[in-house]
Amino acid sequence: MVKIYFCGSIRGGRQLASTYEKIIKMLRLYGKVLTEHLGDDNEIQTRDRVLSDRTIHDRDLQWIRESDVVVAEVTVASLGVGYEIGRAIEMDKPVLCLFNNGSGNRVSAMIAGSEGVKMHYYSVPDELKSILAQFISQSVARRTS
Ligand code: 6K6
Repeated sequence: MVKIYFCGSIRGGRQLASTYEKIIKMLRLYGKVLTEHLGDDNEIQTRDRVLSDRTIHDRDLQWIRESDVVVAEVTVASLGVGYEIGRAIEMDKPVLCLFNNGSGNRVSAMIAGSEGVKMHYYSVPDELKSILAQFISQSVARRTS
């Protein structure tokens, strides 16, 4: 089963939590999402609040190591998401970054300009199904070739 690490903002701001939830639901069609809790505010507030920052950092990095692909929603700027993307690139993981065009934000040049990242700009989450399917099947094919 393909292991998918999904990144989305937590302390950077939870404005797009419902979008993260939709993307996670779509990703579940293609594999196991290691970070399912990112779409669920209750779970973040209850379960994860009791963990130390070091525990969260080490656990999340281990999940990135174990993952086959990384998908990041980057519309809400987040230090943690940017850091995870950088670490995933260094580990040579396939990385897809999703940015919502209608947000009025601008994505960092350090993400959009990275050769290790595939950027995709979207208007509504429903558009993403085929993009996610294509990215995951291409990444898995690359891994097994
Ligand atoms: C709950 C409320 C505040 O902090 C928490 C628990 N923190 C985290 N739990 C799980 N993953 C985390 C946590 N903080 C950061 N991460 C990881 O970094 C996630 O995988 C996200 O992709 C990313 C979010 O980083 P920030 O900088 O927006 O928090």
